[in-house]
Order: sequence, then C-alpha cells, then structure tokens
Amino acid sequence: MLPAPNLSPKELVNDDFDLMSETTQTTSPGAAGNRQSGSDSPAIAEPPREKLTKKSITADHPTWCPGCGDFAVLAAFYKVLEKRQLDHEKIVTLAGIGCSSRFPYFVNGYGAHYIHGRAVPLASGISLARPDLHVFLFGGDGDGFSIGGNHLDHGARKNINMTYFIMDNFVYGLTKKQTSPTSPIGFKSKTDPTGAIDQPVNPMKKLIAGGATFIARTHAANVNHMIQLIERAFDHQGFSVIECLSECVEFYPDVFDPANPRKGGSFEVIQEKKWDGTPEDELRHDVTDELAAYKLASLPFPGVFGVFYETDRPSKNALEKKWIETTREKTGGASDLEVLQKTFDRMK
Ligand SMILES: Cc1ncc(C[n+]2csc(CCOP(=O)(O)OP(=O)(O)O)c2C)c(N)n1
Ligand code: SF4
Ligand SMILES: [Mg+2]
Repeated sequence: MLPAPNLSPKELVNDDFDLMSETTQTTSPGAAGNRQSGSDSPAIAEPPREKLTKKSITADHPTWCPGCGDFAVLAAFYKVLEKRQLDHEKIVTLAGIGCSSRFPYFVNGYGAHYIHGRAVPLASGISLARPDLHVFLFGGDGDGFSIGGNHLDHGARKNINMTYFIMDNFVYGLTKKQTSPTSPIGFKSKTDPTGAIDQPVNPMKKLIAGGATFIARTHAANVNHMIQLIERAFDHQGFSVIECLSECVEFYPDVFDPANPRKGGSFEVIQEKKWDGTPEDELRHDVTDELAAYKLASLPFPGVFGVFYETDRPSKNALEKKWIETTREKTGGASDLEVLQKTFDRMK
C-alpha cells in the first residue's frame, strides 16, 4: 500500500508531496487496469507514453475553503491515477453541482461539471457508448441522494460501469447551509432554523436496496483508506459507489470527529472474511451477504468503514454488448445505415 501521508488535506494537494518522481519516464501502453476497447482491428504500435504524474493530471487550483475535506479526496484520486498509470486520454471525471461537484475542474482529463443531480445519466451514456473510458463521478450528498436520488437508483439497478464517489458532508455547502438528505435530526440550518425534523437517508441502505454491485464507505481524514477503496471500486465491473464523510468546515464543522482518531474519535474498519476456516473468520463480514451489509448499515453513527457489499452481476455494458452482437448476427452484419434504410423502406 501507499505510504501514509502525514500532511493536512490542503497540503496534500498543493505541496510537492508526490508518490512518484515527476521525471519523465516511459511506460508501456495499456498500463495495469486500463479498460480494453474490444476492437478486433490489428494492433498499431503506439508511441511510448509520458508517465502520468500528479503534475500532468492537476488542472486548476482547487477553490474549496481551506480545510475542506474535499481536498483530501482530490489528493487520494490523484494518487490512484498516478499509481494505476491509466491512459491519460481515457480518464473522464463527471459531476453535478455543488462544492464537491467542482471536482472535474481540478483534474486534467476529459470531464464535465453538469446539471445538479444529473451526473449519473450523463455518465451512463458515456460509459455505454465508450466502454474503453474510465468513468469517475464525484458529487455531494445533495446531488447524489436528493435531486439525483432517483438517477442513483437506476444507475445502480442497471449496473452501468462507473465509479461514483459521494462526498457526504451532511449539508448543502455550495448554497450556504441548507438541510441535506443526510443531515441528522436536530441539525439547524437556513431551511430548518429550529432543527431538522425529517428522517435522514441512510446511504448504505439506499445503495444496497438500489442494487449497486460495489458499495463502500470511507472518511476524508483517512487518505490511505480512500485510496484502497477507490482502487477496489475501479477494479469492480459495474456500478461502484463510495460514500465518503468529507467535512464542510464552514457550515458543519467537526461533525465527523467521532470517526477521526486525530480528533479523539475511532475509525472502525470492517473486517472482511478471509475464508481461512479459522474460528475468528466466523465473525468477519461476508461482503456478498446483502443482509449482513444491511445490518452493518444499521449501526449508529459514526458506524463502520470499508466494503459493505460486493457482488458479481453482469453490467449493462456487458449485456448490451452481447445484445448488439446478437442483433448484428441476425441482420447479417448490416451497417447501422442499412438497418435504418430497411426500416424506412418497410414504413413506406
Ligand atoms: C436544479 C437545481 N436545483 C437547485 C440548485 C441549487 N443547488 C446547487 S448545489 C446545491 C446543493 C449542493 O449540496 P451537495 O450536493 O451536498 O454539495 P456540497 O456543496 O455540499 O458539496 C443546490 C441545492 C441547482 N443548481 N440546480
Ligand atoms: S462551503 Fe463547505 S463544502 Fe464548500 S468548499 Fe467550503 S468547506 Fe468545503
Ligand atoms: Mg453536501
């Protein structure tokens, strides 16, 4: 695993701390983890690639408030990109609207800061049309669980290939402190001056019920844990989601301290089954067990961190590819235009 960075979130993004030296080296094309295009055309030798460095993937100066948890998320993401050496032109970052959703501005890759709550439908189209791309989504609790809550469910049940990182700060940050779907009861905000009265969404339960095939939870104060989970989510085929407690120091400070050992809290990591036949393994969590995941999700705040659920179900990308191939066979390999022309001819 990567060394534990002993720096503040802001330093992690802005200083010279680097996993790898930024000297230009060459790596072989199609480095570890790159998605395949599935093309049958003969291989054309690619010129040697520039090594992907933090410098090459850093786009703009993050505009978050000093101390915002989102800095650490960005730092973790940079480290995963550097570690995996993905083909630079295949990295896509997408987001809705919110402080957290500014993320694509800060990554030098293809990306879009899209409509509030609509990152999943946009990402679905991109993922299905271009399965060779690495589609990463970033956003907040409002974007993902409120206005985009329904899109999240459908992306999950369809199991469309993408990795969605939800930066949950229990508040609407960008619009300056309204109650969000994850704000706890009693939280005082501009929309609930006397304290929130509505039952909050439980993100893990929502995602399990929605049908996501990789569901995990982490904390922005633990960069190594974030890196591990982003890598696992990335390796998963299908709809992978990570909820990350990421503090809004401006409008809901200290709320995640109970899970931050540096602030007197405790960060309890899910112990996953090793299937080694030992008695202690009986007590460990089976990530394929939906009910066990649901039980973990029922633990009181701050709960536990790690992978709650992971299952192997065909992605829509795989199913659609198969369906297209079968249809092509049925139509004798006709081109799209020929199929369209035949349909029009029938309508005459
Ligand atoms: C359709 C629409 N409705 C409402 C808004 C206003 N708006 C922008 S961001 C936001 C909520 C942001 O909260 P969250 O997603 O939790 O992100 P954070 O800023 O906390 O990171 C709202 C309500 C909008 N831009 N578009
Ligand atoms: S308002 Fe909150 S969420 Fe937005 S940048 Fe500032 S600290 Fe971060
Ligand atoms: Mg928020």
